[in-house]
Amino acid sequence: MIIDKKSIEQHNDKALKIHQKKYDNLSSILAEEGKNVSKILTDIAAFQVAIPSWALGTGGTRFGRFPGGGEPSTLEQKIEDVGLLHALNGSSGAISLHIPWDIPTDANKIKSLAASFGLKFDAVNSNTFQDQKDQKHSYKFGSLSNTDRATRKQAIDHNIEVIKHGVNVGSKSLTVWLADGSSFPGQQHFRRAFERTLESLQEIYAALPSDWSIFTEHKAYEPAFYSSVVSDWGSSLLFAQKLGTKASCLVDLGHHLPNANIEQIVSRLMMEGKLGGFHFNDSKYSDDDLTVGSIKPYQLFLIFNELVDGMTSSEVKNPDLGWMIDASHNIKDPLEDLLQSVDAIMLAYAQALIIDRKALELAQTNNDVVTAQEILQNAYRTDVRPLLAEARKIAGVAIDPLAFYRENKVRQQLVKERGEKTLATGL
Ligand SMILES: [Mn+2]
Repeated sequence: MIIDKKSIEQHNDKALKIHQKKYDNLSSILAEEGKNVSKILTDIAAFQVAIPSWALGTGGTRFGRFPGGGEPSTLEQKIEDVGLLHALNGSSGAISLHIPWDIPTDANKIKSLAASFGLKFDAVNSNTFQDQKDQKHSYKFGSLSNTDRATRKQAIDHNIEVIKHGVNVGSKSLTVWLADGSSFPGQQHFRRAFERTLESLQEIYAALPSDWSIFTEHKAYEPAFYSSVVSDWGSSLLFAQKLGTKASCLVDLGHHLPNANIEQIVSRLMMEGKLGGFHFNDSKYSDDDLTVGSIKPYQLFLIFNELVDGMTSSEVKNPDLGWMIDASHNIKDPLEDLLQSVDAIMLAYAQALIIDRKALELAQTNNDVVTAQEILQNAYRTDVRPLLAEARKIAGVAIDPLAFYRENKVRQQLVKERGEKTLATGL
């Protein structure tokens, strides 16, 4: 479905009076504090978060799946859904494809459909964590790390195939997440598994077009419950360093051991110019795929503090980052959840933008612990929602995207268009 401009204008007219009060109040305080409010608004407007093609339908757990109706059953409909999100929040201007779940068979058609919604194609994602129908060799005991050369070759060829699909739609990067590892001590030789994986990645790397990047994504455990081949940021960095300049690390918020200091990991990787991208989600226990910012919003803010520090410091030479959501929703309307997720990301980003960095550096130099903490927490406790709403107002999208979605009964319309029983491909 297409969101018509008129209904957005009507929504904004209604929301404008209260918004203006809040925005005038906040912007005058920020200006008084010496912040460049118009620069902050420009930065917010430019920030785009890619939506993964697998997050547009309700996901499942191994216990059950509860589809909500009106789900996109084709890639075209998935692109329409991302277009819908982007029309509402102005911050979801890219889609990240998963192969083979969403193969763009007619790439030109898919490309122009995406362009009609103002969408680009972000990283393409390969899948060697499950066996596909008619697949010759099984990944039960690993893909790129498998002891059997023919199985590794099959996984390498798949990744090269994914790159080709990406090239066809104008994508510029490949994300490789591996389920490879072992579930029992002794099952796998750590060093040899690493070396086989590196060799496989080198073959994939050699197939990358010159302007492409490859991201290695680490995960502490699951589905391998004893060891993962790319288990942590150290292993991921080793792969990226050994592969070369086109390789960098992707940090997925749900892929760490409990209480890991993810903001420090971000800082280290950026220091080495090796942070390539981000997968946002949130978790309470492990890789829970929950809505961004729903459990640990302060951690998200601290991560953005490091990201903004790294992106704005002349000392740090890190490539431009790919921002993606990686989540799968079992009980919420996926589109509502994605609106919430993007909003949480933008909030943390905006909060990080208003941090007084000079004062923070001075406090750090003087070992003034209390002031340093106050500076961060002042930014975190500032309600920056009016900044996001103002950026959306200027962009001509909805001041309150979620309220618009509900008021205009978007899901009900999608159910009417697509039916009650549609099922999206994905997890
Ligand atoms: Mn991920």
